[in-house]
Amino acid sequence: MINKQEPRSILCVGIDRVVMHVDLDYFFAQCEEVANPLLKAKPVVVCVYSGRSEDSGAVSTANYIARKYGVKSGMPIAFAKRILKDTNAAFLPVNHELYGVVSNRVMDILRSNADRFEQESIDEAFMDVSKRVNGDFKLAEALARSIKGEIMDNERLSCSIGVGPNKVVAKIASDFQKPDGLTVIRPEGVRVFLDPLPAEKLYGVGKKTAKKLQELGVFTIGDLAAYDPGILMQIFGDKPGSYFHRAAKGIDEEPVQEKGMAEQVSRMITLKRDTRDLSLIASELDRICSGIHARLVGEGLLYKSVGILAITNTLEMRSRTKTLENPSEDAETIERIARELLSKFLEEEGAVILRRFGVKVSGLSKKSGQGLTKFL
Ligand code: TTP
Ligand code: MG
Ligand code: MG
Repeated sequence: MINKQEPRSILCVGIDRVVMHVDLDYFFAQCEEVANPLLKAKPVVVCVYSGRSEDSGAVSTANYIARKYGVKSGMPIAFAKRILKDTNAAFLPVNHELYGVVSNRVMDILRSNADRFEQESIDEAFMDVSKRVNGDFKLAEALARSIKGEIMDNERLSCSIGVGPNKVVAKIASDFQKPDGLTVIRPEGVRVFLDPLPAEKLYGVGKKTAKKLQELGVFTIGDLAAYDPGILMQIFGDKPGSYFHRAAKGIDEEPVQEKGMAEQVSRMITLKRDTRDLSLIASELDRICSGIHARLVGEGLLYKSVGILAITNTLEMRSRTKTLENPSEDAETIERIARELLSKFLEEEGAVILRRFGVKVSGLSKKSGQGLTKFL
């Protein structure tokens, strides 16, 4: 009789489960280097400018040359400029359209090399490759090298891959030797690999949890694995407590599975100044709409509704939506309806002043006959 508690992997395939986690290196900055190879020799910092003053905003990411100077994601741009002031560093604004299109092409390569595929974010994905490598970690290592080669040949991008018996281990392994890394952890090597690592390396252990764990004397994943699971459950709740305990021991049965389609795609920006001037807001609208459209094209999606989102100077959220008769795919319709909704909204709400403005499309469906092919 089948024991319901048995791990899913054993039930499904009867061979060792082999999971990969792929994460592109310094992704946004690397896309910029590919687009302009002269950047490769310099520190490159990709910035989210808020537009409020010349250097206000935060660093999105930086190449590894800039990181050597201490530049990090989330750092104020002005701070990064100070650190790099004696260098020939390039500071570039984020170009989401470019990254979205490149990401889609890389994800297609990964999907085509996996039995099961799950995109985690714009630059990372899990792949279950158990069947195609027949549970063999040596074959999985060869497959990982070939995937790295395919991404390099097609896109000129480097990535880091972790291979392990499950998602928790694969994810930590991909981060272990960055950039251009490949770390393979066989089932029998999991504990030796995990035990000495800081507890924060475990997926789901954020700064707050790590601090609480330190108060309990838990610093490494090994400390966590040895800790009384009953107490972990009392402190963090049943589900997180038991997850921490099991994950720290390298046990994880979460399947790799494609996430459901996004329910909506939206983009929002902070206006250069608080305003209710239609022409000022509308001048940002085209850029927002083309960003949304690029994402729809990339994913082969149609939309049925278009809406606007507004955050007022008193931080209230407002929205307006219009639903079309038939699903549409073109950029002009998004722009036209968003413009109409905005102008009507400003007319109706005579006193409203906007601080942030955005556009969303919803009622998404896959274009018929559109497989998981390359789009651009
Ligand atoms: P990451 O994979 O976390 O970082 P990375 O690819 O830049 O660098 P690496 O993987 O080599 O360590 O994030 C992917 C992209 O997401 C990143 O290129 C830019 C964006 N991002 C932000 O905009 N803000 C952030 O705080 C982080 C962490 C990422
Ligand atoms: Mg990355
Ligand atoms: Mg990532």
